[in-house]
Amino acid sequence: PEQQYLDLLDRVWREGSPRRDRTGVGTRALFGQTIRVDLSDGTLPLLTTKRVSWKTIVRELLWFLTGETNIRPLLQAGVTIWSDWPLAKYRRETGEEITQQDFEARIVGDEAFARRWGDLGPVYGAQWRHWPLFVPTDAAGGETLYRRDAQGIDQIARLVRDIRTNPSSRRLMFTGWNVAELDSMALPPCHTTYQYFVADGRLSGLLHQRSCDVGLGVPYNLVTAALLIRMLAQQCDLEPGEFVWFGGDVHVYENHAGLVAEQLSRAPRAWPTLRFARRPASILDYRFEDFLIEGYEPHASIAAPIAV
Ligand code: THF
Repeated sequence: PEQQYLDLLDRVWREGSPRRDRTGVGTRALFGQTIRVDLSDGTLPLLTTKRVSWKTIVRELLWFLTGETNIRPLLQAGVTIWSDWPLAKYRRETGEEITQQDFEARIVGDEAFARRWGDLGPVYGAQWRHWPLFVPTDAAGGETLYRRDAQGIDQIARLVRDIRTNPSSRRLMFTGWNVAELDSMALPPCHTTYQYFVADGRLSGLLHQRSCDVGLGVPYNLVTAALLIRMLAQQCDLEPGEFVWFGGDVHVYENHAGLVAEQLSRAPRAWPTLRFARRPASILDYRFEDFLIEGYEPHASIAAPIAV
């Protein structure tokens, strides 16, 4: 199964069109690529041709699900993958040449500093759990006034409800792509839209990822989407089905040449499996300890620079 990923990496590297991107690093890109993974036997699409930090991925997903958009709780859990954007903004706006480590230490140690500099804007968690909702107020004078509802729309709660009560629905979706708020986000959502499908007692899921960093991001995003299918299936008393990954702009950064060569030289091994330690009361009650990854024997990790 991992061969699909390796073929994609190889294909994009060899056949991708050279493109100048937002970050200035340069990429090679193909448009519209697919990976399909059968999850029914407990398989988790966690790459073995390099070590991928599944603990980071689980913690990030749990952070998304809390609705949080500040990196402080992530850093408290030891996860640093979202630090680059607030750090770049801080350096840009203050001119201070702070190191990443010092910046992260200040976010963790100083709550007011974290509030001022640690927020990514209304990214994933905010849209998933608190999509903005405006409700009319009883204003005098005939003109309708609206106030912003404090909770907003909980897309995750609705999704679980709908999978349970209307499994044949063709509307089992949630998205982070809130057009009105894209400009306030540190980064518009890369793993953009999730859709689900129930048949024969199995829950399948599709992820439309608009922008796909094949070297660094996609190994994470595959796991996140598969974890979500497994959690939703468990909560809705369904068996896991298939995971379909659909990538829009699928690219490899020009400075990932070393990663591509090294990873393609390695022989893939069997993917590990995921088991849950218990059945949490709701989709919001999963804890890190609930995720038991078994049989993960990867090759060594491969360092590669992240484009900010
Ligand atoms: N921006 C870019 N250029 N690529 C991305 O994959 C990406 N993301 C998120 C937001 N913007 C992105 C952030 N996700 C790593 C992995 C995922 C990230 C950010 C960084 C990373 O550097 N991983 C290293 C190990 C780092 C660690 O363990 O701390 C690795 O080798 O995998 C796509 O969602």
